[in-house]
Amino acid sequence: MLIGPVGSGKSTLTKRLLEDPTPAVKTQTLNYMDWIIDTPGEYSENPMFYRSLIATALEAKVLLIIQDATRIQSVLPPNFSQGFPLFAIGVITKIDHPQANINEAEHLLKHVLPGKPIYSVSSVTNQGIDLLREAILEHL
Ligand SMILES: Nc1nc2c(ncn2[C@@H]2O[C@H](COP(=O)(O)OP(=O)(O)OP(=O)(O)O)[C@@H](O)[C@H]2O)c(=O)[nH]1
Ligand SMILES: [Mg+2]
Repeated sequence: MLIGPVGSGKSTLTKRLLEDPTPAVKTQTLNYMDWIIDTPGEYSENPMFYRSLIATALEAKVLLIIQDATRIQSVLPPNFSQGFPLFAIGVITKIDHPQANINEAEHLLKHVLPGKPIYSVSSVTNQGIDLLREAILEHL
């Protein structure tokens, strides 16, 4: 299950992980695709939806928390991953972007999921996608 803010690249990453070449569209609702649950960014941005995310997480085995490398803030509170009874993995997206700041993104993510693995990916160049897929499948 992927969570993270609006526009952070969750749906595009979902397509890459599933090797689906079609373009991602704006996510309006919980989206079950093969072995992935994609969520609308609004669910991560508004604490009103946290209970819904946690309930949906019971259907999943791995939680991917997405941080856009071009954003200098995290929308999720510190230790957010601890509220989920799942194996958590941090994912930094858009590392191909000229404005990407991977170190800052990693710093932000470490507060959200302390002590958990962090992967860096680009859905444009596919850098890091295979490694991330392997890490997820290990826990399914
Ligand atoms: N440069 C670059 N752009 C990306 C990458 N991944 C996604 N994008 C762009 O970021 C924008 C948002 O991507 P989405 O995958 O729709 O984001 P999302 O997290 O699913 O957004 P919501 O559905 O609104 O929550 C799109 O314009 C994508 O083309 C990436 O790896 N690199
Ligand atoms: Mg989406």
